[in-house]
Amino acid sequence: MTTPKHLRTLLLGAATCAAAGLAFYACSATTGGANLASGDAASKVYVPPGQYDQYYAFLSGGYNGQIGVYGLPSGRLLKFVSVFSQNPETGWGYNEETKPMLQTSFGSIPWDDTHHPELSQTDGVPDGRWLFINANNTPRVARVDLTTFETTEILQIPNSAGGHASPFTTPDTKYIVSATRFSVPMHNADVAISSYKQNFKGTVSFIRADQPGRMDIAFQILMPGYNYDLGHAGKGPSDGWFFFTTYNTEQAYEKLELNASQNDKDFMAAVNYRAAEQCIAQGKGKSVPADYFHNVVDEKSHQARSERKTSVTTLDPTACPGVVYFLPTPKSPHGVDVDPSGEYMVAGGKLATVIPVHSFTKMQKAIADKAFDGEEYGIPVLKYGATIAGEVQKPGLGPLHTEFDGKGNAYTSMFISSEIVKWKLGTWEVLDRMPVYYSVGHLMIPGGDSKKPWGQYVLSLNKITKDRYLPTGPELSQSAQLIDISGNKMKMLLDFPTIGEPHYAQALPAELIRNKQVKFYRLAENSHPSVVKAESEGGITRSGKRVDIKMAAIRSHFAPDNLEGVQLGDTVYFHVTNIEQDWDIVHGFAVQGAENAELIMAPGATRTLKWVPKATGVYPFYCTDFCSALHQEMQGYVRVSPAGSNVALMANVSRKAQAQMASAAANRKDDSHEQHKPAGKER
Ligand code: K7E
Ligand code: CUA
Repeated sequence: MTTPKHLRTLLLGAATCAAAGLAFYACSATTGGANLASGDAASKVYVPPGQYDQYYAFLSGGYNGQIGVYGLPSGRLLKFVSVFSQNPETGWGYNEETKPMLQTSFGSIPWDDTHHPELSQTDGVPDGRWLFINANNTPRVARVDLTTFETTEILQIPNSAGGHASPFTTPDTKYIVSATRFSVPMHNADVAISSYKQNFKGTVSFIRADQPGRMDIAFQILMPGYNYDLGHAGKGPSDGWFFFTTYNTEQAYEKLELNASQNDKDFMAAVNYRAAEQCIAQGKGKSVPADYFHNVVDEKSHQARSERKTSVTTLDPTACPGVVYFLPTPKSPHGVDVDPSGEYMVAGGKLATVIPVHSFTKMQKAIADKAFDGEEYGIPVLKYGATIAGEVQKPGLGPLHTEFDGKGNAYTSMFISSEIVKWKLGTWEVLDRMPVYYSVGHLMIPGGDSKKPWGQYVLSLNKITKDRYLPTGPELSQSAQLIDISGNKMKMLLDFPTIGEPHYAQALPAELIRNKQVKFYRLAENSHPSVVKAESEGGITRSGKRVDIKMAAIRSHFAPDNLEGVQLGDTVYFHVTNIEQDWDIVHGFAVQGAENAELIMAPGATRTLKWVPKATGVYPFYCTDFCSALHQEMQGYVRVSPAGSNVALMANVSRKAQAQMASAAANRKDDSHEQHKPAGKER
């Protein structure tokens, strides 16, 4: 049935593919061109006003260093979680409380690159406690608390460069991992780049992650100087093992584009981390100097603190035989994904023509039989034929990542042929293909890397959108596409743009975290040193050239809202506490000329803004978050006088607060600092 309209769509589709410069392969797989939505797609993604989505999806923001939270199936953007980048929507990394979270051994790093969100698991299934994510450039891992959607902990990884194979979790969340994408000389040694083979090493770090606030590197395994790209833990029978892909086994250090693509096969590294634990327990690890930071938000004061760490335990695999094996894997593999049963390890060989699948059972047998093909740097290389369970033939071009539906099927993203390919575990036959627009990187099924996937949808996380949306100048929107996988055939349901480049994503049913949300921080428990718990506690104090202003924010005023006695040359700290105890009643604070930031205060939280006035005058400050009908009245003034001026410190407060103070006056002890508390008479 070719109506003129269908024909037009078909032609348009072909033109589109040509324009995008993609292999014709992608187009030949399509039948309907650009519009592939199935007939009932709209009703399947429609979430009526006032109703909730079924899933929370956490999409890496890629080079924006954050996490986008979307509802599925609607694709509605709910929130950005601030992690490795300063975020002007939350004040993360700008206010004094959260600045320490971005501290590293290189100083404060206000912008990093995230790739892989990873949900914590219990017995191999996402449990909704935490979300972990990696920083690529200055290797770090972060913990996000899913009751607050806030980052509570960040750990830097030393002896690492490009923390890409990270932060994948073990089934019990005892460990998350981080492996070096770039091999580097250990301990920042100053060596010739041409000494790569002798001096450059990779590391694979196992990070203790099941104790909030106490993330730490349990041990770091020294690996040959290859590039370690991705990893996944074993589960079920393969529990206790971790699998990493490596490329550049050529150990090229220039023109990798060419020189790292010479070998027909690179490796998958199989790491027996329980055996590594034993070796460490037997004292075979070595404590070496290292320089890295651990940053934690204190639960009660909402203030972050940084701790500088000075050593790390490393393990040389040759000192601990049986800890690492190499499995030859074609060709420059990218993803490594373990199926829900834990038997199959699927590699995505970017440049390979098949999808190779290793068998854990066969791997165990090959190890027992010593079916080795030599060794590399003392690490046994298993024979390819001895570990391979099967190869998916003609899957498409450029397989990258695989997720599972829990019904015996695997879904692999094909970057070059721009499609998602469904195939069957065990028979390795291709069952279905869905073109995606365009050039998919990761794909994601809720729970799709766990023991029990919720195999209803797959989300395609695409690199290029070209003609999919209204154009927005030289840089076009990034994109996700939602596909129904509940039936035999995949059905395209929805395109939605994403902010940042979503490399990987994870999702879980909303009910796992929806009812655990913190609604406000308890003021009574707020232990911030500059908290005010009532309007009457506001005030201004001086200590040398430092002025501290404690202030309450409540609908719809600040207390105090008139401040005098600040002088040029002072550094002023506004400590503003939102004393509301109501869900979602947020206030902001901005003062003219503050270079550093504004503030946003969640109910019950204290935030601090540093302000160095540059000229005398009277400066307004105001609330930046529309909080009530009288939000526009939520403002005040701070007066700045010349250095050495005799204008006294003055902080007024409201009449209500004055009344409170009068009754409490008797009980109050005075501060040792020169202090002016209210009564603010005009001078
Ligand atoms: Cu394939 Cu960094 Cu996981 Cu991007 S990575 S796609
Ligand atoms: Cu508070 Cu607007």
